[in-house]
Amino acid sequence: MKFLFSCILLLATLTLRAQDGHSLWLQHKTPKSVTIICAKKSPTLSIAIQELKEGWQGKADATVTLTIPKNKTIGFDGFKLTENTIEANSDNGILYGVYELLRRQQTQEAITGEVNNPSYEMRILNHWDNPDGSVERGYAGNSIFWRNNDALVVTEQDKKLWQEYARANASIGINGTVLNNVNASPLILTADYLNRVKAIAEVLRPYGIKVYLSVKFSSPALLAKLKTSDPLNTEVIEWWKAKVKEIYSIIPDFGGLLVKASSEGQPGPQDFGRTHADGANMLADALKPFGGIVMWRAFVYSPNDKDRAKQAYNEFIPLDGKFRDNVIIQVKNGPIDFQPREPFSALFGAMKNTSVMPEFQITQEYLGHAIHLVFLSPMWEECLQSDTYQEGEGSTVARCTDGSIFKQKHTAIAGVANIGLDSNWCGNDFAQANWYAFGRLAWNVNLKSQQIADEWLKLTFYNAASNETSATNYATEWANNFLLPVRQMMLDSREAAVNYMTPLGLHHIMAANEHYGPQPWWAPKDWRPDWTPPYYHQASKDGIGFNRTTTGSDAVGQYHEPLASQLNNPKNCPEKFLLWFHHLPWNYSMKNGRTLWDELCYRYDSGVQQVRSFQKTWDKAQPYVDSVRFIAVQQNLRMQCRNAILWKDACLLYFQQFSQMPIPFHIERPVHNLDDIIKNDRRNY
Ligand code: BDP
Repeated sequence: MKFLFSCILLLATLTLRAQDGHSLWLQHKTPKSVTIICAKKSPTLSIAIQELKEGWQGKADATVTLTIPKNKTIGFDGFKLTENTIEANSDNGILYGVYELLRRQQTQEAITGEVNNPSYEMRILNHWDNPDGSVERGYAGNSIFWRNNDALVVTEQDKKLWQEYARANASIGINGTVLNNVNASPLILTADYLNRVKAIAEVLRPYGIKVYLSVKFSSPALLAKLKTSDPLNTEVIEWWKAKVKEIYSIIPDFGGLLVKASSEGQPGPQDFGRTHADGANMLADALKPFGGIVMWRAFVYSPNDKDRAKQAYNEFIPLDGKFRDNVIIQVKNGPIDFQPREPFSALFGAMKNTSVMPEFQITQEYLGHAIHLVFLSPMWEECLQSDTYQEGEGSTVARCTDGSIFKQKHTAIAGVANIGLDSNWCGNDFAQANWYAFGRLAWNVNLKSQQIADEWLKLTFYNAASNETSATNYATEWANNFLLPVRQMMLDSREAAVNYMTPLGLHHIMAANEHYGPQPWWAPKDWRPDWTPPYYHQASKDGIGFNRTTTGSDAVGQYHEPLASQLNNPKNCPEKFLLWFHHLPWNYSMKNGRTLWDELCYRYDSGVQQVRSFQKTWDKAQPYVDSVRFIAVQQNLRMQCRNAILWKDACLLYFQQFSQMPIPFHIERPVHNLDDIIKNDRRNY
């Protein structure tokens, strides 16, 4: 038996396929024959039929019927599946049903007859892509939409790539994409760029994907040389109306606008003494006749505020109910900025008369870029399932935003994309899982990370070492030796990153600008304090952590009871958020009896140990993976391990200057000197 298995493995390794990761979770499998019956014709339905024919893994010679019966239980974009029928109320619904059917066939999940409706109406990627082709916080090469020269020329290669992109998105239910950076260039609204947007929209349209654009609030002044961009000025209002009309004349199904205003130096209504509502509503009025929406970001903070974590809430709560019904306030998952762990933003559930949408970050700005293996689904699940208590127990962030609790006109969710021109799209093969997970959670907010990881691994890696091995035992061996351990590694990876970067509620202690390595000491005198780590960790001889309790900044007061009181008391506050809300002495006693200092040391150390164990897991998985992806992931894990050690040494040696306590003796000793790390900082990771 063992011998037979070794032979299979050997054979498998000898027949390695060249794999550059470009096919994502859509690996080609030889299809069985199938007949499709579909009375209606459309470009979307043609894609649906083609996908079924090229991917059918069900019974050979089956017949599948696609119908659009106007079934009232099936919602917008939803569908109903049986082994041989797909019902939906729209062509897009059929397409989503096809992808679900094929996924279930490949992952061998039962095909049940219930209706499957998406949680959110709009499931949107945000690309932080600039017109020159660079990508802000992008770690997978340049933009797939823009490039420095010849912005106007749309090549066949461009279209092929956009089509592959559209297909990947449609396969996981994503139905919208913002094509440019929130730090928007006004150029995007000029005719040349809009023509390229039109070309992109044409490729994406049959896949059910709408395009949206980020706009700079001062565009009227910058592009048309108006004297002002004041949202209440008649000329400004007319300019935006005309611009929106122009956009719809070339892209009739254009989705709408995303705006970062009065934030991090971006212009906004506040420059003219107006509110966020004045600005958002002016754009909303221009878009309304065409059915477009405004996604207005709540990512705002000023250097003068005593606690950055409170500011978005303070600015937006007084405006609740003052926004048009085609405005959605886009709120980052946490109150600061996509840190490895944050509590949910207090705006969720608190804005009761305004549409609110969560914004997640798929690109790993603060989580090791495209180098560290960090599966983000558990982080998003943690946020979506957090209870806000706003309308009683069970008022989770998911239910406060998906229309279950508040009757918001539109529901939406956004993810900042991790996609670039790299052949594997995301820079790291495992980062593809985060794109996949975002789409799956946007479709079904109650999916569990374990299921998402399971699906993704099966779709992406099954039979990856040998072209479609059908050996009897392969499936079982693969599940035991690859799927289960690698899935566990993925599920543990986010907690590992939190441990070696920012355990126990620490946050924002990363290197300035790059946001990659540790730099808890960084605080130049001429820099905004709220951009420096000491503002957040507050380490001193008397302890560590940000006092956001009623005796401090009172950020806890923005949460609903009983949560506010729970967070306010260090004994009841979940330890994962302890130093987010509390400033505590180094010898503070943790629930397990250790001192806070010792616990901090153990957490950093366990992060390192976890990454070492990921390396072992992956090395053992080698027989099941093609060599290209195997080596790429192996090398990244080595780097991740070196980085984790550096994070641990840097943070512990730096904080030790304040705690003056020894690193517990059964923890591995630091291998770096603090001075050396500081000297080399930002360049030596
Ligand atoms: C921060 C990024 C910055 C973005 C900003 C935003 O560092 O590049 O422009 O968020 O979301 O995380 O607007």
